[in-house]
Amino acid sequence: MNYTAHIDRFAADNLPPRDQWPEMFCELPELRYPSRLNCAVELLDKTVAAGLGDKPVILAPGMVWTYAQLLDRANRIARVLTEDMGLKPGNRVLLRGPNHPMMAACWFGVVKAGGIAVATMPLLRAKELTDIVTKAEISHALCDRRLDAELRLAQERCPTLKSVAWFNDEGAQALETRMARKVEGFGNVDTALEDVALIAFTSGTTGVPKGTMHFHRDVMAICDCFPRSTLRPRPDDVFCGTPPLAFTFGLGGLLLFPMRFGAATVLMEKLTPETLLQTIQDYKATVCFTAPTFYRAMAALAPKFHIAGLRKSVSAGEALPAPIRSLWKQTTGIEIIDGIGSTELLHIFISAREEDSRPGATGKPIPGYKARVVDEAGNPVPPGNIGKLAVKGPTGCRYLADPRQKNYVQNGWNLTGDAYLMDTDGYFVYQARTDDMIISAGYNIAGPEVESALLQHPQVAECAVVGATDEERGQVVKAFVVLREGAAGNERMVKELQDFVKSRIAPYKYPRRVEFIAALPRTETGKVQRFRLREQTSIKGES
Ligand code: 3UK
Repeated sequence: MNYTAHIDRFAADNLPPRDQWPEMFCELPELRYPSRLNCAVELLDKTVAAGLGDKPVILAPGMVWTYAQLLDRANRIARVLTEDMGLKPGNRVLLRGPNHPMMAACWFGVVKAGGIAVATMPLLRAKELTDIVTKAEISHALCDRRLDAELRLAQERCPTLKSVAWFNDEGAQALETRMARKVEGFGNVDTALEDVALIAFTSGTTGVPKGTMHFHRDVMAICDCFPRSTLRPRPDDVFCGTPPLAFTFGLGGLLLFPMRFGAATVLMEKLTPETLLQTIQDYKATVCFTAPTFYRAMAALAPKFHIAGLRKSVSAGEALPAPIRSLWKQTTGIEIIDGIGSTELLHIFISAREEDSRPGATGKPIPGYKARVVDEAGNPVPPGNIGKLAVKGPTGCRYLADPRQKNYVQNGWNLTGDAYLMDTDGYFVYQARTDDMIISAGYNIAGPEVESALLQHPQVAECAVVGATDEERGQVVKAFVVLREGAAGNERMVKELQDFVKSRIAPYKYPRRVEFIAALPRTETGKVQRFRLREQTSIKGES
């Protein structure tokens, strides 16, 4: 058996069988890591050892932590976990809290101690927390006191969860109080390259959540792929943005990437387009990570703020419509870096540098990854044809004990569930989630293309397009539209929007049905829940 630092073998024992793994390769020289690797030590201890101890790393309202201070806090948390709470290498530790410096310190404390970090979204309720704790046999939790209620409920139903400590708390039992009693320093656990460092649960829309397992090597690989080749941050950068640290988009973009480059990050608990702009202004942020709809909303408000220091904008989570890209560029002069990533692949795998970006396309596989578009049988389709996106690279999908492994990984390729086409120049163009392709009277229609057209209408704030069942055509294109304030959602507007779409894309794609709604249903990671809109459509029996 290979070397492992894990005494608790649960994670390794619950990896899928090797023949169901995607092919994983680290061909780039910067991805050749030593066989013993602790990603927390690489990102934190080594940065301090390299002389950056006094440099600020985490900024938050009323707080500035240097790298040395973050290291000290992480070490003390590691001591509380191992000396007081009985943590053994390989145990799973649930983390629950909003984006906050303590959430970051806890993540590093767990990983330094050889634990497996299972960060969870703040909005999860007892039922979802129970599912996660049960599935990952979680033994310990570090939780923000302000979010205690749902975890306490879950704990009653979770016999494996034996030890919980609360942070952002006071009193003898508070994590901060226990940390203060510890001596400095910590003997880091010497984990193996292929020991599991984190389990990220997918923001899946239905069914039992899937736990994706990632090794210490995978954490380093995402830091050395997208940021190094595409984002190209500098040590004087200040990162900011919206994704939760419990979402791997946020974990990478707002914590791991800045630290890999000796930069700083602003952690804010709750952001609106307005307060994100205020944050960029107040903290002189230079790099922003958020979702397309935030860029759209921020573009309208940006002239009221001083954000000239911003130099990079990353968009992921959902397709970036070309009109939003050009709006952001007109407003700020910044070309958005769009990137598709997934929880299964940990972070972004197709993207483009600013100067290589193409409106409407996501980009090309980033160095280290390969991608292609395949048919039902898994064979590549010629350029210009729509098929399923297949990806492989240094990271990949390994679900925790889940039969759905066989859906995501086939013939060594990760199938992300997205319909894509590759153009003749090798650019990958997003169409829709495979399940969201609309088939109307025999035509394939990608909802996002219709959305892009609608978004160009001055009165449209947001929209989502789904297939509605129709006796005659099988499905028809239906648009849910959120209008800008003051615009009237009446019959005239329906007709106007329909004509508007017909004048911009092939007329057969126009939305035969239009419904005005106050807001789009979204997940906590910012994705439109199209399945809810489809449900709504069928429940109402159609109008
Ligand atoms: C969709 C995109 C078009 C796509 C994520 C960056 O979103 C992330 O992870 P999830 O597991 O969802 C994955 C799915 O989301 N998607 C994401 N980005 C794009 N579609 N263009 C994009 N730029 O359907 C994908 O399969 O929640 C994103 C980094 C880490 C992540 N976990």
